[in-house]
Amino acid sequence: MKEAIRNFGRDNGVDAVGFAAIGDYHSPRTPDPGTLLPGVKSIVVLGYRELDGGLESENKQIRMMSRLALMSLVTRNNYLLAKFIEDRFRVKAAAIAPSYPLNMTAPGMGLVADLSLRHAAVAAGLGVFGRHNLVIHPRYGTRIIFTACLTDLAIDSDPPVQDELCNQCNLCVESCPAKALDEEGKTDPMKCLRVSQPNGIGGAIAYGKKFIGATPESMKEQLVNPRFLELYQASFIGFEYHCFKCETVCPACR
Ligand code: B12
Repeated sequence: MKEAIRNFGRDNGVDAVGFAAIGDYHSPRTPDPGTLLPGVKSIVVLGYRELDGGLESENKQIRMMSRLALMSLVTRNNYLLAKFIEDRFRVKAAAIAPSYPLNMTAPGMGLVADLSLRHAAVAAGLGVFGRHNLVIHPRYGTRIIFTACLTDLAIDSDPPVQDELCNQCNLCVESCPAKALDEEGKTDPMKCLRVSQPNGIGGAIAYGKKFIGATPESMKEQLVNPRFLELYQASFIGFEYHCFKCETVCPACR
């Protein structure tokens, strides 16, 4: 069964596949997975390495494009994997988003996912947490993105990674342009968001506020301002990440 799913991954551009029995998934801040798929027994976690050329480019469009392309691949694959599991094993399967859609209601307000893919990846033997609060894979290091499928098919967990892959070099902390990693074991989401997603919701709200009480001339000016054009573009291209510093500086497993 694991072999069939691993082969599916290999044929579809997946770089790493891991399995976690639901009892081994421990993520205190995210909901009970049983509320996502009643009777869920396991999580299949897929890992995709990110392109070095994309991550390291000085050109922001190139960095974004690599992630955008990867996100469309992982989204498609996730649906196909869930369908493959349902058709092949006559069980239920549900695809988990790589990032969006997120629950935007309080208290999480888009900062807590339905399933924590980092905790799922650790439970599925795909890596360990590093000082940057990201999961380090033994082969691909930090340059890896995850998705997952939930299923009511019973599968044993893969063995956990035992090695301490983070050498506490602190490069991620020192290089973070947002200073979002200063407190150990916690990423400051607001600090990170301002730099990693400047055209996200926070940016759109701040820009929208400029229209309150503005004169018609000023409104016209705001609508042709490059800042508005950036926000407009971001609203339909999605997954618009500007910063990848904590991923690129990490020397683990490279
Ligand atoms: C919301 C979100 C964010 C928020 C963070 C909110 C938060 N506190 O987690 C913001 C916008 C800041 C963010 C930033 C980034 N993100 Co993000 N994000 C997510 C998302 C959608 C949900 C995460 C979530 O639910 N967190 C809430 C709960 C689960 O977190 P928590 O329990 O509080 O756990 C935190 C700490 O306790 C700590 N932690 C928990 N256990 C342990 C154990 C040890 C030993 C240590 C040291 C730490 C630790 O880690 C967590 C980080 O704060 C996930 C996708 C997903 N579905 O999981 C991607 C995800 C986590 N992001 C990812 C990435 C790559 C990024 C960025 C690099 C941006 C980018 N360019 O892509 C930065 C990295 C910032 C960083 N170094 O932490 C990847 C991580 C891949 C990996 N290799 O680990 C994910 C898994 C997306 C994916 N599909 O792969 N993200």
